[in-house]
Amino acid sequence: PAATILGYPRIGPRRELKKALENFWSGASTATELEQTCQDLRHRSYAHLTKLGLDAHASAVPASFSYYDQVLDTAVTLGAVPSRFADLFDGEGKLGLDAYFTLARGDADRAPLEMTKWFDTNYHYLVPELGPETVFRLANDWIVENFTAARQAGFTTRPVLVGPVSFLLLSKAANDAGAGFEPLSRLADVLPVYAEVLRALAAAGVEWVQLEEPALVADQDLSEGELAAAVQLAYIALATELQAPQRPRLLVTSSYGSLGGLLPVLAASGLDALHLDLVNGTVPAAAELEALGSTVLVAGLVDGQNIWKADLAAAAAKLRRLEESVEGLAVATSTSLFHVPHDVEQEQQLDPVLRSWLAFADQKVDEVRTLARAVGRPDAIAAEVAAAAAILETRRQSPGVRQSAVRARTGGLVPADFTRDEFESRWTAQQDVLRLPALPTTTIGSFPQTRDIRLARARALKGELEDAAYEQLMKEEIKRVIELQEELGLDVLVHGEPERNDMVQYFAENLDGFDVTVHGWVQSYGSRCTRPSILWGDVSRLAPITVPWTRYAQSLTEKPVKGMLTGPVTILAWSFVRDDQPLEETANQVALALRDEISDLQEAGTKIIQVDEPALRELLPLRRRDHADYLRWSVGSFKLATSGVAAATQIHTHLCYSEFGEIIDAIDALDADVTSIEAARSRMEVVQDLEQHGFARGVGPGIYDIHSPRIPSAGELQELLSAAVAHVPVRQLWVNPDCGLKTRAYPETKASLENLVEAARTVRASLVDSL
Ligand code: THG
Ligand code: ZN
Repeated sequence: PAATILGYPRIGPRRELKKALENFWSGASTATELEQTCQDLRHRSYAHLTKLGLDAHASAVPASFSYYDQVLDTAVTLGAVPSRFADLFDGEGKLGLDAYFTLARGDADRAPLEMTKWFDTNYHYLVPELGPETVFRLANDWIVENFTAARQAGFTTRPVLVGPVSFLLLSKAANDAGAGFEPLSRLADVLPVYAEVLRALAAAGVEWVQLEEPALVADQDLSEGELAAAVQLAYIALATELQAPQRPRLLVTSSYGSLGGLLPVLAASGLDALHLDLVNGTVPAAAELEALGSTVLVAGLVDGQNIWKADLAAAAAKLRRLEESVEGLAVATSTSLFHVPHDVEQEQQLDPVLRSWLAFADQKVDEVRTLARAVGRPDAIAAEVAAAAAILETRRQSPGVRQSAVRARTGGLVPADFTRDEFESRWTAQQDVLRLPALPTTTIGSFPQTRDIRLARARALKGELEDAAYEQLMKEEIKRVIELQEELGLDVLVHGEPERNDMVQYFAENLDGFDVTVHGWVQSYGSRCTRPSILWGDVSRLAPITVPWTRYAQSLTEKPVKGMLTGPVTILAWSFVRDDQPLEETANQVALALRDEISDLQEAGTKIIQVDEPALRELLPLRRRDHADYLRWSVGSFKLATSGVAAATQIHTHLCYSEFGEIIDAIDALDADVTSIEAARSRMEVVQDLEQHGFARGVGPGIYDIHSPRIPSAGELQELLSAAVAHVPVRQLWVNPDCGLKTRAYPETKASLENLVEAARTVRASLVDSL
């Protein structure tokens, strides 16, 4: 029986893709060089997977590479670009590499496609913008060309495309689409292009193609019946009306959850194979499985999103239940493996005991193959099952996994530990202390991480730089950043976070219960990666973490300097988290460590403390029925962290990549005094949500999009700010960028912040005039 994975890390074991992209963007390499590097990267990864035992002649190796993002790939294949980019098509109606990157990154006068989180993961995709006029046509042939080149190199891969229903559900209505337009209404128009792609792939010799339909496992804004009708329309057209040899065999995947009522619809549409995520979802009832008939069930039994070794006994038990009801069975991962790093063997610095608990992408290929051997012959993997069970047992017994002092604290929590005084009385007390102008200006926290800073950190890590010298360098940087903010005329300052590599990893390195990796990079968006920390044990704070830096920064200025922390939910969302207890317990442990840090910051004279929860929305369950419980514990952990302070201490938070409308009640429930949110890329849509909701707390809808190197003019920023003023009472409004500045360079940062301060002053003045 076949073993496969749904996708493999695209970035390369040494982040080769990142380097190649950034070289190309900076002009240091040509398009041809980029294409060549990426082809090498693809073929090396196919060779590697073949060596790991995936069958490159049975289409078991997915062609899951992307230059930037798989949704953008699909949009470009279908020619689905918004009207502002209409000139990107060449004379033959094709979209090339430059067009592709312009859509991803924007240019001097055009904003790029919006970026948003990919299901409940820390990956971000580019959102296609569609309207009634969007013309779909095959506008890019990379999917065919890459298959052909791989085949010439000896690999028969399985091309991957986002499926038609998910593609439309992941898209948004373009600006000029007109009221009430729904992307899914264009289904009948994209299907012929999908059919054309399938015919082209078949003609090129493709045997299997993978269409990803993850949107089918999430509740959508339409009824189940409407969704079922769309799925039926799509797959009857592609799988039944289009027949081999006109098309390759079709595998439809459904990662991140359960198909629920859509399983019978897909089972009846003539697919060759259907993948189910049996890690996030559950094994369906026998009758539903039987309905698959000759459609092969691809069982997603190995977790593609976390890094713990699989519980093979549990997975094998699921496999046996499947075997009883289905005709054809293959084993796979639950999701693409691009959510996990390449290879745990690269992490020799980790404690060998901890390392023995882990499986990264390469180890997961092995687990998939092991389980595939058990189909029809459960005893064939008895030794592997026993070894996996022994590992789980060592994890359970290991010191550090349970610490009685930590357990005693979370066990003794009472409701009062989660609440502050009334907002109105806090607000008054805070105004008295802070004395800020109307529309106070601030930044989200991080300033550009210059080469010098990265170099200093790398040298300190290697032991080439003494602690005292490193500290001195960081202090000099903090001083520069404070001086710059004074010069710019910002009202609430930050220290700039030069000492932090990453807003989660930094805390992970300073808390007990975590470990970090050296090569464990995972793509977050485009060329940007993070190294998720490993939260393996009970969490506690060994010593104050941020206090000395914040105290130093405050000593340099009369203006308030914000203390900057990362919230418990975000620390969980951006780490690989232990799977042996409810997330609520883990979140509360992290919250208590942060609560101690916040209390020490207040003690040190910090008047504003920001606890960022950019990932609050990220972990929101894909099914509505699960929302309430998630929001209860996630909001609870934030409140546990932040409710130990005096009324006059102002708590800020920051959220990004969110469809805020959906979680505005939860944002309110966080009970933060001021919330800054991403808004620039979505054209300030959020202020209407705030108005409708009657949001009464401080709020800073980001007016400067920091995800692009573009410098917004003062006029443009003023317009966005005026849009905010039109919807939100002035006394609540703050003026800030969209997000932290660490990915930007200084020239554009300075210029943009200058414009931001100017815009705030202009709008302030106009308010005085209008009184
Ligand atoms: N940290 C973590 N996860 C995140 C973010 C983060 N997820 C959401 C959001 N922020 C994603 N955005 C980014 C932005 C920048 C970078 C990564 C994710 C980034 N990474 C560096 C790179 O790829 O060059 C690597 C970091 C480093 O060199 O230290 O810039 O902030 N955990
Ligand atoms: Zn942000």
